[in-house]
Amino acid sequence: GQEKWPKGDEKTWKTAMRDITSETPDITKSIVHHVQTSLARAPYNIDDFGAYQAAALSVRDNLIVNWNTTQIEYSRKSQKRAYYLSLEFLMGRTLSNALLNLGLLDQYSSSLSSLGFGIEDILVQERDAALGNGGLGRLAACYLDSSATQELPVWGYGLRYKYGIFQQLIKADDGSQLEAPDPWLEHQNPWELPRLDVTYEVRFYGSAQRWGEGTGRATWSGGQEVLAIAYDVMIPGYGTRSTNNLRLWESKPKRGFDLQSFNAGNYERAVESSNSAAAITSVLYPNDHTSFGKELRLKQQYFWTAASLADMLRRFKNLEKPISEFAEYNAIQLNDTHPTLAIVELMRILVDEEELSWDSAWTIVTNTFFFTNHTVLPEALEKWSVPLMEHLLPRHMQIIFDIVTVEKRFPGDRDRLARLSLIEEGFPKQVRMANLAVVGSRKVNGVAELHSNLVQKNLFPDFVEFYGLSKFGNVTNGITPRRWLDQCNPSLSALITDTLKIDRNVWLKDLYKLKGLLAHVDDPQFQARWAAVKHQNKERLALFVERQLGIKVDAHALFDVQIKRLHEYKRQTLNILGVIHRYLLIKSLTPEERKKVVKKVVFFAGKAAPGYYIAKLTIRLIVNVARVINADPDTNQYLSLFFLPDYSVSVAEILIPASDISQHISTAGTEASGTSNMKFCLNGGLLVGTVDGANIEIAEEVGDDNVFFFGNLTPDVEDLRYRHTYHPIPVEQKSPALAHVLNTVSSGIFGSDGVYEPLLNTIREGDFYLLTDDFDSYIRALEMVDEAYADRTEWVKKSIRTTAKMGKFSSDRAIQDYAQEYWNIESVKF
Ligand code: H2P
Repeated sequence: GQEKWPKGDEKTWKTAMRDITSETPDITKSIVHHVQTSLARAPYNIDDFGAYQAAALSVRDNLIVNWNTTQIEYSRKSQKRAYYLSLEFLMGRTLSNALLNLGLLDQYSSSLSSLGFGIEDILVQERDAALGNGGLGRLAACYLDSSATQELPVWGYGLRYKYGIFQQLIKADDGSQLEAPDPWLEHQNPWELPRLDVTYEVRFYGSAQRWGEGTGRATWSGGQEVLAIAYDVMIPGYGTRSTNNLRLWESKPKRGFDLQSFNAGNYERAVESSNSAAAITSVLYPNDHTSFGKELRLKQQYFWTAASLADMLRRFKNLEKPISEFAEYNAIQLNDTHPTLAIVELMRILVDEEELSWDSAWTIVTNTFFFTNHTVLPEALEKWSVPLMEHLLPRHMQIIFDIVTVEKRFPGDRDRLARLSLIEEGFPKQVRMANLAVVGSRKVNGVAELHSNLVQKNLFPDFVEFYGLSKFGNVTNGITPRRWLDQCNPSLSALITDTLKIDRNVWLKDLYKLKGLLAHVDDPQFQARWAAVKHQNKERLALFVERQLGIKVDAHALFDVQIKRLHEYKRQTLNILGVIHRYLLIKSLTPEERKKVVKKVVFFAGKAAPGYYIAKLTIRLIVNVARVINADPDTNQYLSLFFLPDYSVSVAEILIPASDISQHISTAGTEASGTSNMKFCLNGGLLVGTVDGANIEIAEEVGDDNVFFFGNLTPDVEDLRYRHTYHPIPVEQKSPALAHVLNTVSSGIFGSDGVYEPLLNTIREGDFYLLTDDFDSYIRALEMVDEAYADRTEWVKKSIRTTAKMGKFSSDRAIQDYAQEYWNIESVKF
């Protein structure tokens, strides 16, 4: 029959497929080769997704070669390595990042084009790898990028969840959030290498028998054994061949099924244990800032830390060094308390299996681990019930009790000892993972200056007194400028390169170079180009919104963005109440007066934990306010509002370059750092925020007159809360403006039946997050934004100055801090 060649240039396909000639570019050959072999498809039935797969497999070939060379070099040099243990890695898409880092974007673009595909259409075929909840997981991903870029021997260890963070749907009728699974591995993942030969057995339950009088040793046996299988994800550095590894574990039953039950005729029983083994890595827990205490979560944590440590031990043993030198060759970073069991597991290995004395083992352990705290919210501090631990991990519970016994040597009164203790009294008793992490680590850090101070003063003051300040430090978070500027905002990147007159790969690796932009801040031509880039990005977002929601967006309006997980402390509620306030104000103006109003479009995106009732109610309020406001012909040319469903890394990449302002408005002292604040500012968006987290350091860099700060300060929060409880003042008195907004919501114009009352009552009664205290100054800050925006030239200058001063917030700087001050590792050059 007649072959049809609807795609690209027929000759290119034919020569590449049949008689490859020396003229066919290698990249084209390699893509076509994967179409023919890996995908077993013909050119006339390749769609965009097939072309994505073939291109991805072709890029992956490059990554594999670099990855292998890097790993061989690491083994040959036998230098100290660092391991980043994180239960979350929020990677997003890989193809565009790999092409950028390999420097092959243009070549692939042109090869794909000769085969009939546009690179933009191909890149969006990829599904996000969304193995994280928010900032903590995305930080881990940025750190991997920076480690590889700086040629540092750093591996990540995590879990290969079958389902990532849930897909968020918005119900058409009432606007509430629905959750659906995220089967991201459905179409196979070209970025991972299954390592079916790298497996470890992980035990649960059973019993622990002590032996060897006075040595602290025991044997742990029986129970259930589960297999951990390694999947390696290649992490290319930018502008280097250095390619690191992210090793993710999958759980599998040790045997296919229980043969005994099967023979006894009980098929269901027989597959039950295999189901329970596979369940361990089936799903990412979507709970941010809460500690659940669920058995499966504890199983995940142990499964992952046990497999990772076994793997590190095996690698260390290849060096043929005495075990006493373990900490000289390995540094392990604990990303929050989730991997704290690694401390106990390493003790178990060293004492029970390597038969070291308790004290030598403890010396090794406390020189190996480093612990990062990411939140001071008490509800987020993990605790595990002692009976659950005794049941699931009997040997580890023994070791924890042994550490407690040693702890008793701490000086201090009983109250102090109780506060320091790893065990919290109560029914049941609980193991405090944060205390265990502090005791078992060499250093402890917070993620921004203010937060690290609060960690020392409020969270662990007794430990600071006991160990001294030198054990506690700060590493302010950072973001990778590769993804969060060059990739998501190519036009701005090009303008910067053009203006600085230095190679892109120089300033992308030394972000302080951006301050060279300051020399051009008064150049009207440069200002115009800067403004044009912003406008282009706003048009791109407008198009995206129109496709998603079917509503036209005015790209000439001021774009105001708040995107992050929904949480009361992050105060999306303050923002939506502010929007309603603005709506009512515009509504009250005459048509003539309205013409003077700054046109504004407000964007929200973010997911709420499925069980977090108040956060879900906030989403519902935002969606329904949007429906009313966007349909009101009196006001909708001056104010519109969008809730973009299913927030993800890829959605952030479209929103961030398009913002004029972004909001980071947590109650002072509650947001440890924030990282999207850095991303917005890097892309020339101005910051509206409270004096909290890394906002403070951003303002220090860019200058107070380039940010819009408001609200009460951290030292006053405790006192204000006390007054809310003991001397409450009605909202009507505190903020008539806010009272009016609350009453409007209650009146039912955004949905009746009192659906929002529970949300409004959190403000009217108790108001733990201080909305009543901050509302008026918040509104004033937004008025100042309007005033500043009216002078467009001055605004553009603010925007340029902001980007120019963001050097500090590169994750390259943060990783250097960790490498030098914490891990003591050096780069491996080859
Ligand atoms: C958390 C903190 C952020 C911080 C981030 C990375 C847990 O992220 O709350 O303030 O920047 O870790 O350190 P998130 O709220 O997005 O889950």
